[in-house]
Amino acid sequence: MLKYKIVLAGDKNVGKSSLIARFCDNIFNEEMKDTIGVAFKRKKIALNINDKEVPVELHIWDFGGEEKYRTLFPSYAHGASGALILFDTTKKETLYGIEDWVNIIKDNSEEDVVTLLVATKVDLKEKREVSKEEGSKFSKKFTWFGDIIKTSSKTGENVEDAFITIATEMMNRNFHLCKSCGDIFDIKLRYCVHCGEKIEV
Ligand SMILES: Nc1nc2c(ncn2[C@@H]2O[C@H](COP(=O)(O)OP(=O)(O)O)[C@@H](O)[C@H]2O)c(=O)[nH]1
Ligand SMILES: [Mg+2]
Repeated sequence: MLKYKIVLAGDKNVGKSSLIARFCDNIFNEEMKDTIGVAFKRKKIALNINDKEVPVELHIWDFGGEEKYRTLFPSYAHGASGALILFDTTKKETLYGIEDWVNIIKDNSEEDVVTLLVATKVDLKEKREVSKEEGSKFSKKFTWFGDIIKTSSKTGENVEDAFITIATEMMNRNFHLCKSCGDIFDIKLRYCVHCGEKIEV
């Protein structure tokens, strides 16, 4: 089975552990415990790639997000094919925190890492501090895959969508559909492991 590493990044309390808990276990906790250092979860999903069901195991890494753990980050991000970078729509300074996380990810993960920007806690409409315009203006300073995904781990809104979107793009960047036999293979190999067909690169 194909295995991929996804890291979550963003300031403390933006909702990283909650997003993972909703996606992996379909639960939400108003009093989520602080993450100490680094946590890790596995989740098997099926992706639809070119009309083919492809089973994938996601290795999802969750970071404490506190300043004192930042020295752990290079090893945390090492080998990641995808990064979900989160900001909290109810706390404007978390938007400015993104810059650091983007740089840390860029310096430490795979060259073609897929980065997706995730806005969290959209159910807390009355507490909202970041407008749609502000979020999208700030996000343009960096390169992302697709648009900002607006999520709520409380209601579940778009949580699965964030993980499926990033995982599908990670697959698309790493795998090639063989024109001869219709199976998929790792693009780095330059030939189909199932039937031997070569690809032009
Ligand atoms: N209302 C609401 N609260 C959330 C949401 N996501 C996280 N929280 C709360 O925000 C706090 C911090 O969440 P947590 O997942 O621990 O953040 P982390 O430090 O980034 O892992 C917790 O009290 C969560 O219950 C959300 O989508 N809606
Ligand atoms: Mg946490």
